[in-house]
Amino acid sequence: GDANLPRVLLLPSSGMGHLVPFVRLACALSDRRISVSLLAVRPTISAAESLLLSSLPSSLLLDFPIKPLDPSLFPPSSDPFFLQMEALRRSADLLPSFISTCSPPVSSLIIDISITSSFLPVAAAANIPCFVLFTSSASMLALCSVFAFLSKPTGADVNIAGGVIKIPNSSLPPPLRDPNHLFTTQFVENSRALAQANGILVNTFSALEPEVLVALNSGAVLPGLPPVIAIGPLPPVRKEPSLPSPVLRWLDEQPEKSVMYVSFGSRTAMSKEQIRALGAGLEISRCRFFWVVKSAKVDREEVVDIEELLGEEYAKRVEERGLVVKEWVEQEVVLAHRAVAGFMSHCGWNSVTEAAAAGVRILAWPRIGDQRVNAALVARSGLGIWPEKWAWEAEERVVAAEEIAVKVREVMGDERVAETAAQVRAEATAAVQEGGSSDQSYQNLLNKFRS
Ligand code: BUP
Repeated sequence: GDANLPRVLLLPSSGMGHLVPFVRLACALSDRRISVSLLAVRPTISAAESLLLSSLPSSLLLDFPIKPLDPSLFPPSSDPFFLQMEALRRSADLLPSFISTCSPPVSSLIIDISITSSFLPVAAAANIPCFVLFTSSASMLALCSVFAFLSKPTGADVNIAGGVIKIPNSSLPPPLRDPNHLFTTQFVENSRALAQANGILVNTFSALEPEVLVALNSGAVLPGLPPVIAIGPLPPVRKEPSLPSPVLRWLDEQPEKSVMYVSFGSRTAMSKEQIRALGAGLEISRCRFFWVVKSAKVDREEVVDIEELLGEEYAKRVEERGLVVKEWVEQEVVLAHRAVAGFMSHCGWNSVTEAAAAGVRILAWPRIGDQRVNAALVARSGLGIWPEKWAWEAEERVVAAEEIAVKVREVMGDERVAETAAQVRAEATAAVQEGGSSDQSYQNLLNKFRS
């Protein structure tokens, strides 16, 4: 590379929800003449992460070594993505020697929010400017930035910036209700550490979360917060082949804007009972649908047999209007397909931004973590609807087929939501065009890298 270019290292945490925005950001910066390296922790937990890494030019990747974690310190049922993240957090002291071997020398770091409290102090001690990529919404960032300073962080509704954002207790990521949960401890530590960052990057855009972004940058959320830089929606990284051919063929045969795409992200496993009720709901809705079924958290462990689960006759009965698969599909290509109008989504933040960029309306069904906060924003922006009574993953209630069918029909028939979704798409496009709000944020960021 050109020795005069700023050299930026990017360090993501585990899981596709983290890796995807980092890969996109790495590509976006490299298009803007920044010399970037994406630090990879291998082996990855999921096959999807490993595939994504292997699709990238090897010149973009550097392997970051981590120290093995003593598994006996954690309950045997611990989420493997979480354990990998924890191992990375405990390896921050390897950073200075790693950086000292880099040539040309490193000018800035961009690190994942979930490893912030362990890596930021190390970067500061090494005198390297460090930015945080917040891998969820600006609304969630607002929660994260105030969380360590709340007088009553658990058990109460959270009101931020005098009511600009209101997060009911029932929408908080469930582990945060337990002050002793490891997730809560880390969330609080990351929250406290944020003030030391040189800037906080968020994959959002000003038209999607206008008041929240203003509140974050005016000090109304928390005085002294570093600049919050909205650079979204991050552009897709195109890969070949884009979709398995039977899927593409099926989508190509469907009428314009007629299909509901159904997927709950890479980390959510639905119970078999709920999968059956969802299958029945989609069937009786009589809407067209394309459904990616997932019953295991880690894709390498996916053993679901669709026929066994939904009955041998299911595929045949819905043949005219529904397609069910269990393999990974390039979601962005699905969302951009002319036949797709709706998205039943868990509201993982990447999924929401992809739907916004494609102008696809969302039927929100948050399952874990930050997803209710994101779903509330989807409803507020008009990009979709959120039936708030639908259950979290941890609740044992099964949402009935009839309830699901009613909402599917509602969102697919709603002209107003369709218009708003189209408008959100136009705003997303404008944000990243030359002179748009996110494009300006990039200029701002590039200047910081160069200074
Ligand atoms: Br599943 C699936 N194809 O089949 P989120 C996901 N994706 O391209 P998550 C596919 O993975 P967290 C599939 O487009 C998105 O970019 C999808 O990220 C892609 O949810 C990414 O939406 C998934 O943020 O992670 O994976 O549940 O909750 O940690 O954000």
